[in-house]
Amino acid sequence: MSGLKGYYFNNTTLQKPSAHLRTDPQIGFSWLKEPAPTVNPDGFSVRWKGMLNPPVDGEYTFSTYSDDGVRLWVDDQLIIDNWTPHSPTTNVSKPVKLFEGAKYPITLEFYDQEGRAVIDLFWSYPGYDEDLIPSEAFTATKNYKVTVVTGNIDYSILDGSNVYLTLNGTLGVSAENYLEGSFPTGSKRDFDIDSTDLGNLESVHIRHDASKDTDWFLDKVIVKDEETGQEWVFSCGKWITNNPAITDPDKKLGRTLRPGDSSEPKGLRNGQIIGLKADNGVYLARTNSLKQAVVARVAAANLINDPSTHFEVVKLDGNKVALKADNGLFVAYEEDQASTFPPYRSVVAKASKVTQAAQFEAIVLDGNKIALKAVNEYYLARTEKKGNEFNDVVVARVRESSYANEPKAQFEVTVIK
Ligand SMILES: [Ca+2]
Ligand SMILES: [Ca+2]
Repeated sequence: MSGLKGYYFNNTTLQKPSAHLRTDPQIGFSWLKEPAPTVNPDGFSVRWKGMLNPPVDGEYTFSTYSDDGVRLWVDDQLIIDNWTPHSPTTNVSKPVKLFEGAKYPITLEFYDQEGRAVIDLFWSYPGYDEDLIPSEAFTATKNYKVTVVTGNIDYSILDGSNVYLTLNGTLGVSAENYLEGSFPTGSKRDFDIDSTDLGNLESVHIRHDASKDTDWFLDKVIVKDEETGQEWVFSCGKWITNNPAITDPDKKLGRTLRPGDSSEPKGLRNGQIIGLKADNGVYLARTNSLKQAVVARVAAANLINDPSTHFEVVKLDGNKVALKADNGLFVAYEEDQASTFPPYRSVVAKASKVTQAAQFEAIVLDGNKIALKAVNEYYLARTEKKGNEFNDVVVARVRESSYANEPKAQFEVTVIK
């Protein structure tokens, strides 16, 4: 659509929420009264945003005639800045080199303190005398409100690394947008992204450069078209990291996310506290004296099975869950080579080395019974085949095992709260 998107505010400082939103074909206004029924006659401000499409290569000069304050950015450069109350005044930019066929972001900000409100936006370029910028030189943009949700997962923090997001829709692809700031554990951060109308969003790509922190567990990205109210949810539920200590089978610094249904496994809700009881009647997990969350071996275990450890479903991605024991340690683990546990015994995460990355797919839903399969394809629980001592339900090792993993064990979900 030709023109610039105008966000009108009932204050002089462009503070949201806006009182009016419309596409203005050209910027050439002189208002003695209010610019729109919902906007103040005095003490209002406007931000116009869009893309500029130069008709020829050359040096362009921009000018404004305003009452009161005005600021103009072209190609993200502030080229006119007279943010003061004043009577009608002309401001002229330095020449800006632009190329035909390219699209440049343009933002014009304006406020009227009192009295007459005047704002004109002109340009001139070789072979073209100064005139109002015509509507066909503008492409109106949309404002996409982006919410980035970082998982409430230990060790996930992204601070100091640069994050970038690209939106991909049926009508086009946005620029790659820099998302400034840090992404602490469990945080929700909002960003405004301007782009031409992208149509129905089909995917987003999000990445960071690991220039400082790298361990980022991204829960999801939510994108909302503020004009239409349409919202897309892009579930991630994965690490974005290059840290070899993270037991995520596909460590990546960037991920393409598609609008998923974030449907939850039947009977499990994010944040729900559950107990897991193996179908041989023994509990899956307990806390031992070493302060490790351990998965209990079952019948033949020489460890005391303490059914007092419960698990919180900390994230959901499709039918995947992560389970966090109520002692704060994750069930999922990284095998500690120095462990005193034989590798075929119970496995679990050690506190300091827990990488909390393992997720479990609930592969069997039978009433309230589930089987848990780790994302690396090894089953969390299986039936031990070798030997007499361990021919019971055990928790599979997650990385490698000399035993066949058999996803026979099921677990009853006891909802604690
Ligand atoms: Ca006025
Ligand atoms: Ca005025």
